[in-house]
Amino acid sequence: MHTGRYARRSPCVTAAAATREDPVSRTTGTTSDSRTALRICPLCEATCGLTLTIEGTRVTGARGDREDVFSQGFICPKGASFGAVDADPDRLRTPLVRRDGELREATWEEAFDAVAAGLRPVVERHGPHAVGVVLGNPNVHTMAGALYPPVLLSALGTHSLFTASTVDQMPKHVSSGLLYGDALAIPVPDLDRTDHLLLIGANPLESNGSLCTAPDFPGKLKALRARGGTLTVIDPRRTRTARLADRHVAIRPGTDALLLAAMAHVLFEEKLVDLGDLAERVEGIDELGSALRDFTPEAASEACDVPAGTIRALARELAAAPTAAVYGRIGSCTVPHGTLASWLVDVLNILTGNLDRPGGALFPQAATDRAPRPAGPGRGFALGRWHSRVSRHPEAKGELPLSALAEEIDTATDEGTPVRAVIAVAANPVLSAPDGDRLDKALGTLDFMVSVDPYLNETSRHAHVVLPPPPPSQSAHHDFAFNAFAVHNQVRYTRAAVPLEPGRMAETEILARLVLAATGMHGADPSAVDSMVVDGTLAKAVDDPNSPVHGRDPGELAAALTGLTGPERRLDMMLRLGPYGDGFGARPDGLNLEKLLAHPHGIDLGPLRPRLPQVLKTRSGRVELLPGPIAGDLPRLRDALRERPDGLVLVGRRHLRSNNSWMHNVPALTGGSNRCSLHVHPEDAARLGIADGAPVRVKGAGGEVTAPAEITDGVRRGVVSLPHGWGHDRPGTRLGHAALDPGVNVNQLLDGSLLDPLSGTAVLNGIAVELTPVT
Ligand SMILES: Nc1nc2c(c(=O)[nH]1)N[C@H]1C(S)=C(S)[C@@H](COP(=O)(O)OP(=O)(O)OC[C@H]3O[C@@H](n4cnc5c(=O)[nH]c(N)nc54)[C@H](O)[C@@H]3O)O[C@H]1N2
Ligand SMILES: Nc1nc2c(c(=O)[nH]1)N[C@H]1C(S)=C(S)[C@@H](COP(=O)(O)OP(=O)(O)OC[C@H]3O[C@@H](n4cnc5c(=O)[nH]c(N)nc54)[C@H](O)[C@@H]3O)O[C@H]1N2
Ligand code: SF4
Ligand SMILES: [Mo]
Repeated sequence: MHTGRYARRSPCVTAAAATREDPVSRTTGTTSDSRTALRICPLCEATCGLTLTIEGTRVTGARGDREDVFSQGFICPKGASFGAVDADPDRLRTPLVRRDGELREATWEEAFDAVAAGLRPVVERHGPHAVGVVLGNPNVHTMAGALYPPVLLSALGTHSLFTASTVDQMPKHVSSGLLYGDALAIPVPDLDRTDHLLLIGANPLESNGSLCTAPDFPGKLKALRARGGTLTVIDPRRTRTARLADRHVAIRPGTDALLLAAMAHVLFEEKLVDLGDLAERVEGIDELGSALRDFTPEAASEACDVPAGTIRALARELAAAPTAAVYGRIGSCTVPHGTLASWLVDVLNILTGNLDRPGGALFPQAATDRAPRPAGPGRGFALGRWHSRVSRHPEAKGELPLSALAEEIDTATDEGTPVRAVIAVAANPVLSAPDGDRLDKALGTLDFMVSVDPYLNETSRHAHVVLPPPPPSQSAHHDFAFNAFAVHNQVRYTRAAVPLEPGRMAETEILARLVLAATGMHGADPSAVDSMVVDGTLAKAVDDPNSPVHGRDPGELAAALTGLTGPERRLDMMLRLGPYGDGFGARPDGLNLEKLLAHPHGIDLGPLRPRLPQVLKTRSGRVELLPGPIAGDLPRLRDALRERPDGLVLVGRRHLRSNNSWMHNVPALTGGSNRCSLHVHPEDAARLGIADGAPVRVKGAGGEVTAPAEITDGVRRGVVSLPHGWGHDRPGTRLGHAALDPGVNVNQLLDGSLLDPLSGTAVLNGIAVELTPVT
């Protein structure tokens, strides 16, 4: 999730100096040579609170913080390896600048001089769209990634924005944008209270959950069953999550939208639709019923390879449960009908009256969200306000498909200029996006590239300047993104556990300086960036009749902000203006940074509560059940009823001890079952003459790779599985441990042409492949 859960805020300028270095947390306990400090784990979306043991400046241990208001002591093997991740000797310690073709160590001053000198001529000569901004997943796991990219984008004004969202959750943003008028209004399953959970294309026992922030997701699933609830899992693999379920449906990959449409059809046909309290808030119910008329279980059954009777049973169980939640994740997003599947997940919640009610799927309310506005019609959500230059892909949520990045660099067109410079922050698209070889070549032709990345890896090796952030122990943390998807409302903030090492720069400062260097203000005080955001935000707030600070003096409010750094002042401002905030004194019991600092284990803000109609920003002011772009895409789904793929298809998988492309360099997290092997069903293996452990050539539209076979009935017949994020064998990288067992890049099997058309999201699951045993 990641990622790309970015909002734009508009800046204006004044300056106020503040320390830039992240303040260090108070020690929570000490013995003679070791102490402990709290740190929210940034390694996945579960956001567990950790208690770190620190000797000197080194993290020597990590355990779950039992007093954490949200995670209550939960930890997984990645969090337990926080110290090893933090202390990886391959992490870059100083900036690198390319001189005479070689990346060499440089000072921060030299590095930012090189950034300004590299970027400005591109902007001045070719305009802002010639600068591609590429934002990767860890931006949703850092404060810097939440606070500065929006400023960079609005100041730069480029349309060339590519993020991990279009290899991930963009379909959900689009469906939410269309249904509710707000791409960030994503309901989450009420895990702690639901009676019935239908999980589609998600494996939280390995991933620990996504777009559903829940520490100890496994424990919550077990608790659901222990209280008499039921769990159904739809996944072509019999995952660890599927093994916990009451019912596992091994669907044919890529066909979930058909199955969900058929379930909705059954609800209409069998008169099981019951909107409950939602009735007056929803429009388009009759039109929806007609639009789904062709999607009978009998018609969908063959394409999905799921018996019609099972589809009917799934629908009836959903309708019969006292409360229920349907939840779909990556396996339902990165497929040809990702937006339709994401929409249908919510449609099913709505048709059964489960949206916005306890035990169903609810909209969280984070402490740094904008304070609620009065309900009423909004501006709605628009798609395709501009298009990519080469393939004319429509933008979605201000972004172009990451799959199109390579062609936007390497292909000239009659109109517009190719991307000539790239700013990559926490992104490794050479491994994460389709056709890495083409992107690899394209990046090598840029006039200029800067990577903000702790590693010299497959992508950053192309940069002219690499700016390394400090390891996580040296950064403060607050989850701006994930609290808005959390299954329980709460707020936590942890200051840096260890002081910034000499020669290091906080990532917030790196990004603030990058904003200045990219926008012609190189050399200005980086705190100016925070001040301009603060001034701009407060100016708007005092003008807003619905704001608790309406009519007040913005200068006086700015002066009242506490916090030792610019980012802390911004956090304080957001908390105070937010839904639980003190409104700068208007609500004295409300939240502010000082109060949060006084609660190092966090503040519980209560279970999720119904929030309709206030969240709606559609033009009608209601939930728009059958939005135009969705209706326009349904004929494509209707065509899919007749598709009968006969060859093998490939899906991905995640491993608990891995994380996308960047955690294979930590010995404690590699080895064992965490391998880049090809899962093949025994019957397919026998038919193709594939032996367990033997190398197999896998061929797709974009290329071929060779991986060892692992024969297992954990995948269904006709489906093979390879994990992503591997392929650490390119020259010029500095990933000593990962290179010992590099694996192969599954995304090389893709040519980048397969997308979900509404969201521009790459099809990464259910892709056609051919296997040949290597002799
Ligand atoms: N085939 C296939 N491909 C997939 C997926 C799949 O399921 N199958 N999943 C997709 C998904 S869901 C996602 S989110 C993407 C992820 O793809 P990316 O967005 O490229 O993210 P990562 O692979 O996690 O790489 C993150 C980069 O950030 C760097 N980094 C780590 N910590 C920090 C930090 O604190 N600050 C900064 N500045 N950098 C940091 C790492 O060194 C690495 O270079 O991959 C996608 N690709
Ligand atoms: N350990 C670990 N945790 C992670 C990550 C990681 O790399 N490692 N990455 C993080 C990120 S960026 C994200 S986005 C989340 C993702 O979190 P999840 O969505 O839970 O990700 P996966 O574990 O890949 O589970 C996706 C499941 O979809 C199944 N699937 C594939 N194709 C289909 C299909 O067509 N239909 C159905 N119904 N199922 C299908 C796959 O078999 C797989 O089991 O995880 C996050 N957490
Ligand atoms: S579940 Fe996620 S947040 Fe929790 S310890 Fe593991 S990696 Fe960290
Ligand atoms: Mo992701």
